Amino acid sequence: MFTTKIAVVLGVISVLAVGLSIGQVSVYAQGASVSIVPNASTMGDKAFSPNPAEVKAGESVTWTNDDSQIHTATSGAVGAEDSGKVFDSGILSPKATFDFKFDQAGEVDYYCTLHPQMVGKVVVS
Ligand SMILES: [Cu+2]
Repeated sequence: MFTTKIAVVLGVISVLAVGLSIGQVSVYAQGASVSIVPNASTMGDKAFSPNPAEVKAGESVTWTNDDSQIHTATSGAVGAEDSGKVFDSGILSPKATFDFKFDQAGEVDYYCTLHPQMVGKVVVS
């Protein structure tokens, strides 16, 4: 009886483990994660990591602000007419995240509106 209970418990645990690993695989398969790194305002094209971020069309990029300052992830370039046309996170507080799904293949440059020397690129294939 006792061994039966152990077998049931182990069975439940292994089913949970398989479920969790499948869940993680699907999460990772859906796009890329970009960190806004510590001291990002001084890091130029290393402020966003990885840079470039690579996804397939239909996948999302999730930015996470891992710095202690506020930042943005804003498409285009500082002062350009297309600034923010594709995406704009708005102000990202420390630990805040922003998702954007890229539906078209191509390259999208982006930057931080608060620190325009922070630049990055998303490559969509
Ligand atoms: Cu910034």
